[in-house]
Amino acid sequence: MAKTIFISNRLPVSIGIPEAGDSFSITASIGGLATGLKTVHESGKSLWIGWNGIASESIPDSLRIEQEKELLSDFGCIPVYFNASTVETFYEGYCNKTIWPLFHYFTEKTQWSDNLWEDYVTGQKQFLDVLRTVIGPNDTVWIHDYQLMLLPNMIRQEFPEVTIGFFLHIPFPSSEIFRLIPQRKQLLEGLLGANLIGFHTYDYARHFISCTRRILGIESNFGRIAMPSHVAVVDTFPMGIDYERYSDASKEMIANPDMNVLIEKVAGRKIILSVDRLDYTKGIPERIGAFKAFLETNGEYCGKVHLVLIAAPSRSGVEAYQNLQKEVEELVGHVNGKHAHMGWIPIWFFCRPFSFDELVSLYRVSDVLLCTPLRDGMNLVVKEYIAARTDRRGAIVLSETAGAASELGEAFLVNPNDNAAIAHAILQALEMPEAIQADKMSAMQKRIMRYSVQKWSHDFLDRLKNLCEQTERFKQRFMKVSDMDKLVAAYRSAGKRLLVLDYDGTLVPLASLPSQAIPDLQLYSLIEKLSADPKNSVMIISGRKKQELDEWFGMMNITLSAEHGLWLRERGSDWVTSLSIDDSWKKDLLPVLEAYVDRTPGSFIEEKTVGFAWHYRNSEPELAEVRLNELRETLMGYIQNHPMSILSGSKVLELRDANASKGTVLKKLIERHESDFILCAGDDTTDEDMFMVLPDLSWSIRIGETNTKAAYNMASYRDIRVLFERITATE
Ligand code: GDG
Repeated sequence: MAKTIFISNRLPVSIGIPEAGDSFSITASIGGLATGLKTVHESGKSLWIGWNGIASESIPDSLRIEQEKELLSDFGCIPVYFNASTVETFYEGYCNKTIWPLFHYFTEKTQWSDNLWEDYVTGQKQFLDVLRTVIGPNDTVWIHDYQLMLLPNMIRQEFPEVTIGFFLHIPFPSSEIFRLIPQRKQLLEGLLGANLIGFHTYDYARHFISCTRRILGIESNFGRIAMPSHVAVVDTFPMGIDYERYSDASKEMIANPDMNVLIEKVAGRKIILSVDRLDYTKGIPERIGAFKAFLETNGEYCGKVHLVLIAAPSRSGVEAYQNLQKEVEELVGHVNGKHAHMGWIPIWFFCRPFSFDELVSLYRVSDVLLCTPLRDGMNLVVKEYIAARTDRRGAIVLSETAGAASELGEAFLVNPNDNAAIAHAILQALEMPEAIQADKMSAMQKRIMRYSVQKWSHDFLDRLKNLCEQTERFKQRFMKVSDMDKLVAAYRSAGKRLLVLDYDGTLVPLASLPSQAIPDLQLYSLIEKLSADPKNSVMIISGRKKQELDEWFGMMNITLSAEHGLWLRERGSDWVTSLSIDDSWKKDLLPVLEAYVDRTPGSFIEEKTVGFAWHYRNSEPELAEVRLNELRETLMGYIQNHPMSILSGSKVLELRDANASKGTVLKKLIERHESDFILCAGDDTTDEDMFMVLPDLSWSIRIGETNTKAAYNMASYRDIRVLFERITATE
């Protein structure tokens, strides 16, 4: 039976081994991801693969098997074993020394070396090794986060039929930052192995698409990226929280005694709360600086407000984190030393994790949440604060560089580097009237409640399922082996055959410059064999110029048509056209096009006898899109009064004779040939003109996963060649 397999760096459990090492305990984590996937994971049809959180040397062999059994039976988990050295080289290596800082725009903290990279690859292979032992062909795999960015493609290579989803929990940076990483291609290719790649925000998705386009030269169409073996879809899923858990706990107000002490001590003073893992991306030193600026510009608040600063230690093995703790301690000491007076200390600093109950109580009693990360994929703390405010009180100062900012327009959004702006926002937040607090809070609550972490995970998995169903439906349109058998049989029994073929994208791959897409030996040999059969008439109908077709195919026994049906050269004859040519418009349009070439680096004009092609495949894609729209608009005026038409091809805009069409020339040839077998293949919109004039019972094929009037689709020019191999082999 098909199952779902979740893979994350850490399993959603904590394992405790007492010092004696003769027993162990396993407890389920209640983190965001674990909760989000709980309803799916508990249905019993899923497995979860990940590191169990302790170095493998710490688990005595005698306990290992027992622990594995319990992990599987009680938690649906399968462990990946890392020894202490792998923890250091994998998790604390490329993951947290390269990807984490770079993806959060900390270029100065980013390290790279071949060794770090090799360990990153090796670490992921360990996940693959474990996966291999349990995976089935119809399974769905959902991989999480930056530690496992190569895994989607590793799985795709070995198990092509498996459905793969990937979600990135941290930001995906702009291409200007991402391109700095030496292994940028491998990382992108790794992710593109997935069927669905999810991000928290539209900006991250946009950055990813821009990187695939600029770095790999792969285009996307409305977030769909066509890979040779599958389509990878990029989409946005803003992760939520377990809303009820926070709102229910807040309603019950399970304030523990420590909290009561805290509340008493505050005694009427306002509380500004700050909660984070101790991480340099969270902007804790900068936040302390902004709070100091607030005190210095709003002296009346001295003695009347506390900043409760909670920084739960994390990644304490990495040097940057150790330095950060020292820096924060010094800054807190500095502000308190300078501003405290008898009976009042401005910053209460806690460098330890708080319990869930303590945290909810603090959320509940704080007047302002000060959440100013320098960069944050999403930030769940702010959503938890909103859920805990069942009294609809409180205000939020939120960094605009946290993913959550895109959903929480009601918060005071600030630039985390701008102390004056943060200080001002703190003041506004503290002084916001209760009625406005209630309005803003309930608007945010409605949104956060609706898109909970449970909804998030179901949404992702549903989308993954729908995509795969869609692909299955599309596959039905792809020519199957049985269809090809029928085609070959029809071909064999025919007495007179017409084979009509587009050139670029159909017989050869698209190249960045048209002059590079020259025919190769295999293609020559196939066309030679096809045209040698006296029953066959082979015809190439292209948008290319006569001269190019002559140069490449002039010596062969085939018919050629150039410039989208304008020119025809039948076997053994000269080029002719049946249209009365009026190219007077060309001289007017050339300067217009040249102006676009000048303003669109990388683009160029190809001149034809009657027309031009403006190629922009090598231009910066966003700029080219803007220019394309401008150019179209400019040309619209010309079309009204001149015998020309505009045609969109693959990264090319063509201006051609209004009456030229591949369909018109093909229609004439079909009438003349009276064939009992017609095969027509093409790859772009100009070829649809041909498909439309084909008589019933013709065989028509469009290259690419796209809607078409053709009867079948094929994935690439290679499949057409396979078909020709079969046809010629049967002769
Ligand atoms: C990554 C991305 C993205 C913190 N201190 C205590 C404590 N916490 C809990 C919070 C919250 C969680 O830790 C932190 O989540 P964040 O989202 O804020 O940040 P990261 O850990 O960096 O998570 C982030 C997230 O993945 C999800 O995709 O939002 O951008 O960096 O739940 O409550 N919990 C307790 N005591 C603490 O002292 N109990």
